[in-house]
Amino acid sequence: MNAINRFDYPLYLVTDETTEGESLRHILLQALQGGVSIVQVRHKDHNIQTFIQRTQVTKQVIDEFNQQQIKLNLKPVPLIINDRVDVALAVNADGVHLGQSDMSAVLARQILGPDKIIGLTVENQQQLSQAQTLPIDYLGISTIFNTATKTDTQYQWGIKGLTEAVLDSDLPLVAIGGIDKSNIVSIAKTKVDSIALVSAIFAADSPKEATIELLALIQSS
Ligand code: TZP
Ligand code: MG
Repeated sequence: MNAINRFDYPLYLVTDETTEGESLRHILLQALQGGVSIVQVRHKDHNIQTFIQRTQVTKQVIDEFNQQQIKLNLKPVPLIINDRVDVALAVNADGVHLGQSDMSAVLARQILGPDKIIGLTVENQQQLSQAQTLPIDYLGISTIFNTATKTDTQYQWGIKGLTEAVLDSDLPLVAIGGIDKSNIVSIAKTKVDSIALVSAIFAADSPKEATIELLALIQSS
């Protein structure tokens, strides 16, 4: 992979659909303080108003956190919106994460311009190879393992499939699905660019401690 293609966000937090309001704020702040590198807002009940509300809560927490990061000369944490280019535009997010049945990546790039981050989920090897020439910044490899957080997944890549995907892909890869502290070292050892998590942070007793521990495990591998 060349320098232009790097995706330097090793720990990728995806928001839990069932967490809202103050607890969403609290967990986000803890995860940011613990060191997550990028955050995606995910919302699946198809109510655009509550999606935008949830996105605004998330953006407010991230914007405040990023003001400190900038003062300390640290990298700001980007905000990514799941599925919806219109929501990303409405809140001026840093990017969008598309699924196979969302707006095409080519159209999303035309609308969002060259500077926004665009990710795309791939659910099998054929989609992985077809996506290589798309105008995107990373691919989400879904799902690595079975997970209770998302049950409509098509395929499990496992460690073997992920290892092959890393070798086959010129685009940066983000691994997602069923990853927690028990298996994150084996995921990081595949040299995948980034690891995305929901429950390992959202369901932790201390999201901040969990984030610190997960990052340390990635760095140790
Ligand atoms: N896409 C594929 S699996 C998944 C998403 C959003 C959920 C991952 O959640 P967890 O709790 O980290 O397994
Ligand atoms: Mg999606």
